[in-house]
Amino acid sequence: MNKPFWTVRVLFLLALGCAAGMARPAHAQVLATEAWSRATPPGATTAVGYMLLTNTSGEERKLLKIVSPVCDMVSVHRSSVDSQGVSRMWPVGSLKIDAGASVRFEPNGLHLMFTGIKAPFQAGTKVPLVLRFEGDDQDITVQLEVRPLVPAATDVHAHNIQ
Ligand SMILES: [Cu+2]
Repeated sequence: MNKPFWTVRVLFLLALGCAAGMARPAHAQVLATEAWSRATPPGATTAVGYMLLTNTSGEERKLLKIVSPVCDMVSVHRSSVDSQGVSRMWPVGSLKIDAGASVRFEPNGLHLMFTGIKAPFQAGTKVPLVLRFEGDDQDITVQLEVRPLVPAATDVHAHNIQ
């Protein structure tokens, strides 16, 4: 006799559960792909990283957290080469990606700066990077593929300044 009542109640709770589940994205909506780094010379304490970030959501997303277990700190830097050929870089205060847009990190542009690396980055290995964007309900972990160190003067010099 009580059965219909309980059935309705259970269905109602199930419906609530589904609605709550749908309100949250099942996956992070910012994707990190094409992630790579460069091997570091002996004794180096910093390293660089590059990747492509794509915001698949319908709203602007701001980077809240960026860390890696392989170093003390990861920052977002921008560098550029002036008319004299001198490379400079500076920290990017807040990284925002427009809805549906992509941001590419690449040599002589936006890059990741790993400070206080605990061991040299070795070609052929992978370096984990953890990111969190505002509005996403989970961290994103990316594996940066470490490429061989090539004597690209501008790139190496840029990170030995300071
Ligand atoms: Cu830098």
